[in-house]
This record gives sequence, structure tokens and C-alpha cells, in this order.
Amino acid sequence: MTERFITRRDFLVTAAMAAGATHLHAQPKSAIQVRLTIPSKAEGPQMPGDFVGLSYEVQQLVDPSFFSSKNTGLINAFREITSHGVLRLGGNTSEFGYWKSTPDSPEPAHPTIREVVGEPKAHYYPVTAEAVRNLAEFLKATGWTCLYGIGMGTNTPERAAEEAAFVADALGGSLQYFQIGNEADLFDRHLRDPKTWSAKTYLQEWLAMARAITARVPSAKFGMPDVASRVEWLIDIAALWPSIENPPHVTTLTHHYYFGGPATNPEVNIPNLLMPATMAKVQKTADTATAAANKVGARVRMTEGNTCYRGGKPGVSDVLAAALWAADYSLLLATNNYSGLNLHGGTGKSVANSVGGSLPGDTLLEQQGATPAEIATHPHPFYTPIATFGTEYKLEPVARGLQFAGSLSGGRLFKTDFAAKFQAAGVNGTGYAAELPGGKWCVVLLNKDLAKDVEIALNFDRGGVADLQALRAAAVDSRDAEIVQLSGSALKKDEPFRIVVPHASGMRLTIA
Ligand code: BDP
Repeated sequence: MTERFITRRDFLVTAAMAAGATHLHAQPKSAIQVRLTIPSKAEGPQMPGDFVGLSYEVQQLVDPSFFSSKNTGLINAFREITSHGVLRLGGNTSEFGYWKSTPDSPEPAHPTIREVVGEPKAHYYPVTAEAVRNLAEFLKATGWTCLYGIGMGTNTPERAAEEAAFVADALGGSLQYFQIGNEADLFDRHLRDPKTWSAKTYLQEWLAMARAITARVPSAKFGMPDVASRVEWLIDIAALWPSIENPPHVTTLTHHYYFGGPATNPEVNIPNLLMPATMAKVQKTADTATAAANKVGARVRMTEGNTCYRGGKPGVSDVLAAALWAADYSLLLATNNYSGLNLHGGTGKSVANSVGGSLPGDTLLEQQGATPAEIATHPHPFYTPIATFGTEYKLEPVARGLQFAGSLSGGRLFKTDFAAKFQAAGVNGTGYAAELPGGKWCVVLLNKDLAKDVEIALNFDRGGVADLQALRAAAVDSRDAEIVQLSGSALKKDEPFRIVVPHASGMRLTIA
């Protein structure tokens, strides 16, 4: 293994570019030294090329022009995140959409449900053929595929099958699979009888719907159970699975993840979001979920999640910290062989409706004395990867994190000890590396520490660093997170390599 260092002159150029990025970052002199080695062979999981995804409320379909080939601003934003992504439609509102195949189809009778604070109100809305056709064109324009959510809470197997047949036909190859129901592990709150509701009763209902869908769409595939937090349901389902005769084709076991919430909870803060214990919990969930998936011969996907539930927290969900979290969270799932993840977002209205009508983040800003004009500068919902400002769509910090993580998509991950090396040096940092199709290596280094800069000596047994970018902002709580090109003539092939990663920032390197 050769150790590679850039020349003194080149080091100064690189370090100045990295540290000079912001006056808030300390000078490299005080940086803690960490020595990292990329193994000679990539022996970790294969990260799918379409690993990165977004999640939207089904209610977004109420406006058929939103996901349509005419919405070029949104199409460009999707493509900017990744050219091969996965759009998941679901969320709490998916339980209140009903399929309306023709403009004259009558509205079906709906069951009465309990109204609970924080859960969506029983406002039913139609999902139309026009919206689904437009969605198909939107997907083609973006190059993305879709995980299509069909309601379970207030739906019937017959209507589910009608909708699925139309969707399968309209979306064709852009449809990866169906999801039935959203966060059924929380149905005991408002949609089902808490005395009888369990993974077992859920599975019976799910089977009735999945079988009805499969009867109409024999090639139908499914992801399930999309639990909010009871990951042990995946274990329960995996245990029951062998007893199901001729089971529907489940390709993916799915769960959701929000770091915490709601916005008014003081525990939802930047130090807690970025601390190593947060990722240790993520790892625990991943262990449970992958054990269940292995039993049923499926892969795991995190289909809906973000920093803070009920629409996010201003100052946490919409700042650089969220970008670093998103990059780390995504890549940690990738090392656990997840097929991908979908970070939740959309328009403020759809997400507000999904949580009962308003966003706690707005209440928090009002309490803090923010003016309506100041509040309007925040993305709504606060965690959304793509914000809607009038007719403009803007990539938010979490989307920058997804872009950073997504640069390893399609690659074979290296099994590294980077996190342990950072920990041994007393720094809250981590890193990931992959061999990309075509042979280049890509490395993502994340310094989540709020105070300490690190100087990394990177050992690798090939070529040189061909490209270098930083993920950074003026400060960890600034909203201007960006990915900046740092390479230039300073990074010549075959030079050895040493890099300063300032606190609260990330670096992405391509090794060719
Ligand atoms: C999830 C719901 C989604 C919400 C989100 C949130 O599935 O509809 O928008 O929480 O609370 O549990 O932000």
C-alpha cells in the first residue's frame, strides 16, 4: 500500500481552497490528523444505480399539472438530484385518496374514522386517470421510476385492483412496485381497532388487497409493510411468510425513519442529529430489517423519512446539518445493502394536510418572533429536498446530501474502518468509498464534528485524485449548503494525497 501525499505547494493550495471556503472554519494548522486506507478491493454491497429517491404525498396528485411533462422546473430539479431516481408516492394522505377512473365515476361511500390531532383529517380527494397519465409522462421526462402507493385505511380490494390495473398500464416500465397503505403500524390510532390491530391482522388485510391486485395485474410486485417505526413488524411478517400459500411477489421490505419530532421538541437539534449515537440507532434498525428481508428473499428500502416528522424543523431540517445527515444516513443504509431510500417532501400544503392541516415548524417560527416574510423564505415543508417557491423549484440542503451520497450509486462499496478511525481520533466523522462502474473510485468524507477540523492522509493503491468537491455552507446552521468544486491544477494524477476537511463539512473525491 503506497501512502500518497500531495506536494507541499499543492497541499497549501488545496488546504487554502478548503479552509478558505469560509471564515468560520479554523485554519488547517489546528486540524486533527486521521489516517485512512481504502482497501485494495471493494468487497461491500453493490449500491444500486437508482439508490436515491424522493417521497411525496399521494395528495400531490390532486393537481395533475404537478407531476406532468409540462412542469419542467420540477423535472430539472429531479434530474439535478440524480438521473436515475425513484419517486415514492404515499404518506398519510394516501389513506384518503380514492380512485376516480372517469370524470363521472361516483365518489364511493367512506368509512367513519376517529379524528386525532397530528393525523390527517378525513378529507377525501380523487386520484384521477389524468393525474396518473401525467405522472407517467413526468417519470419518462425525469428518467425516474415509481413506487406507487395505493390506500389501505379506507379502501377496498376491488377499488385497489381497479386503480392498480390502470396505473400498471399507464406507467409501464416506470412502475417498480405497488405499496398498499402507509404506516399501517399506526392505524390503531385512527383507522383500526387498537384491541385487535397487529402485524398479523395487517398481513391478512394486506394479502386480500395484494391478491386482488395480482388477479388484475399478474406481474404486480410489492413493497411492504411501510411501517412508521415498528420495525419488529418486519420480523413478525417474515415469520408468518412461509405459512402463506402462493404469496404475492414482494421484492422489498420497507420502513420509514424520522430522526425525531415534532419541531417544538427541543431534542430535535443539530448536535443530536449529527451525533454518532444517532447513526448507531440507524444501524440497529438496519440489522433488524435486513434480517427479516433475508428470510423472505427481499431487499430493504427506507421508503419515507427525513430529519423531523410533522413537516420538519426550521434551523435543523433546512440547513447544512441536514445535508450532512442525509449524506451519512443514505450511505449507512447503502453499506447495509438497502436498495435505496426516499426522503419525504413536496409542497407545504400536501404535507400540512398529511399531519392534520398545519406545520408545527411555522408555530415555532411565530413563537420566535419571525415575520411572515421571514417565514416565507423557509422551504415548506421544512425538510423538503425540493422546495416550491411560487413557480420555482429549489434544491434544499438535504438534496445536496442526497447528491453527495448518490455519487457512489451504482458502485461496489468498500468495507472501510473510516468511522472507527475518526472515533479513535476523537472526531465525529465518517466516510464511505465505492468502486464505480467503469473503474473509478469515489470517496465521501463527512466531518460532522461541530468544532474540530481534520487533516486526512488518504492511502490508496492506485492512480491519483482526479476531482474534489466540498459540501459546505457558511455555518452548520446556514441554509446556503452547496457543493463546490475544489479541484484544479492542484490535483494532478499520481500525486499522493492529504486533505483538510473542515468541521461541519464534507468532501467528495474521485480517484482515477
Ligand atoms: C409520516 C407520514 C407523512 C408525514 C410525515 C411527517 O407518513 O405523511 O408527512 O410523517 O410527519 O409519518 O412529516
